[in-house]
Amino acid sequence: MINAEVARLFERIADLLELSGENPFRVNSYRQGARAVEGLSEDLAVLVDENRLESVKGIGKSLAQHIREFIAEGRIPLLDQLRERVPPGLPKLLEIPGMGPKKVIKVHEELGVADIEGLKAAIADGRLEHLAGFGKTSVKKIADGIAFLESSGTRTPLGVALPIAESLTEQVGAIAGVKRVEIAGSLRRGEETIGDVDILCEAVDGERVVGAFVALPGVRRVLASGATKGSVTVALPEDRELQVDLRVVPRESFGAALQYFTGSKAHNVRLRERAGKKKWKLNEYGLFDAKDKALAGEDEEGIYKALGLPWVPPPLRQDRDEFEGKIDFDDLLQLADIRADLHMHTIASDGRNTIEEMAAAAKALGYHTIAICDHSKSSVIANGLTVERMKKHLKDIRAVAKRVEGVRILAGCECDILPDGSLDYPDDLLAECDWVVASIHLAQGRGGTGKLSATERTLAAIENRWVSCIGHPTGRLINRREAMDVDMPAVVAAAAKTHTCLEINAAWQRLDLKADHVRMALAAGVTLSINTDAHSTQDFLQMRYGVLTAQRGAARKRDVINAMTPAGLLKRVSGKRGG
Ligand code: DGT
Ligand code: CA
Ligand code: CA
Ligand code: ZN
Repeated sequence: MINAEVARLFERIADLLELSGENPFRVNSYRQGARAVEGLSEDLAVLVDENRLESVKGIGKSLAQHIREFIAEGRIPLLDQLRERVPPGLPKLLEIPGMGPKKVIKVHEELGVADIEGLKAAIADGRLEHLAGFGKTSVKKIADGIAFLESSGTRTPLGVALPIAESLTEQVGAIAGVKRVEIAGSLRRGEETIGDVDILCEAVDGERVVGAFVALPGVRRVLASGATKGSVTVALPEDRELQVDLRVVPRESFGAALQYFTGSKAHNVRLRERAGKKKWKLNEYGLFDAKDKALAGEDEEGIYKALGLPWVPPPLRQDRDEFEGKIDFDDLLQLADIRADLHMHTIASDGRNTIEEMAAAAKALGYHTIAICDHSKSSVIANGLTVERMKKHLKDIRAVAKRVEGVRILAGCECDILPDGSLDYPDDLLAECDWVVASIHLAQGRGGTGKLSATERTLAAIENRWVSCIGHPTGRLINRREAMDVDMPAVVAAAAKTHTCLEINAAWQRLDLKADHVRMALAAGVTLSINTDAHSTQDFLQMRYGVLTAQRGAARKRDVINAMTPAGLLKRVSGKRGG
């Protein structure tokens, strides 16, 4: 559906009109249009096809025209014109959390601020704080917002970088003379965002291998090309680039180099200290004793072993607690342990596949259980189901479950937690479900006066007997939207007490809970549920990002409901329901 995109563009037009001092009625018509489009359950493209666009309340002649333009050309000319008229740095100011159009106009007109740099200067020298309508608190919020904006977008999300890196490693592996290839760096550690991709290969003739690497199709720019190292960039969406470093090392150093270039820097510093205490030396060439005799280097295990340590799984190389001997690395959750996915959508709401198709794909992955969790009615933009439709959908799921063998299909829903803390479906409907994921989608920003905080809403949902799991508990979108202001210790404590699962949403845009929260949840005894929130069978493959996140949080197999036996899983679900 293009509806969400069109709604966003209408909002942007309204912003720009407002920034250029347009009359409020015209501005408002675009905002209303955005809401009308967001509230539609039908695809705009279908409405255009069937000539029914203007029958939608809130979409008048000119907005309808824009929608047709967008479908035909992928752009709205008015938006392009506005972008030319408004100083180019101003719209960016609107992206700062805490800056609305009125504030932007004000700093522009009264302080001459035209971009983020100008705004930072006005904060630094105190002019902003003294502007009427700002004050200390709001300036602090704006400063934080700028920091967030500037820190995001420069690093590449895990789920974008990993497939690119895998395709490149495959191509490097096919270069003549290359014996083995591994991904290193933050990507091997499963960090949620990646600065650059580090690839390591074993070969003798480095110059030739690097030469072939920098000439691979897909390379956009060559940054460096030498005898042991090549650096290139590949293209990303939105005109961005991702740097990829290839290092070529000889067999006897491969393990040492892999260890060194996997990092993290902090982990390596600690490891070198251990070597230093024995008067040994550890670097990317190997581990050497006081007489420079090589003790290890060909593989990573040998290095850790020589230093009296078990091999540390890369996601745990954080200089946190991996050297203390408290974590049993053999217990760490593995992707192969995952046998269930308990949050996914079908064509009944905003998914692209049927119940049968999702079940077949899950079976092919060797899963024993899935839960179909389509959206509830208030998620209008995601085609959420009314009570009646959900009742029928649950019946449909059960009918399919009867027919399909080899994988158990739970009939569930993803129920919205409303701004007042109530759930979008009545208890009797929730009780009919086998599994309920409760999530906040609406009003994620701080509620206005009288509205409950995100924490209060989440706690209210946790207290409901029929809520099995809280979906994407903080609502953050990596590089795009900050987490809600959730009191995580309180949520974790309540989840533990009520036997409510907390989700690690495995979609790479979310990874929510994040690794630090995973640790917090586990310390409190919470059971995690790692789910892809799949909107198509393809999305099942995102499970690995959730598992990497769980591993960085030191989650064990027994901490995760998706890794339990079929019986164990059902027992865990019915535990909370008191049945
Ligand atoms: P990134 O790329 O920012 O996401 O993070 P990393 O961890 O991939 O960092 P990167 O690409 O700069 O370097 C890869 C690894 O190489 C890093 O994790 C540890 C190692 N490394 C790089 N430079 C140094 C250094 O100056 N000292 C030490 N001990 N290790 C380094
Ligand atoms: Ca890197
Ligand atoms: Ca690097
Ligand atoms: Zn969902």
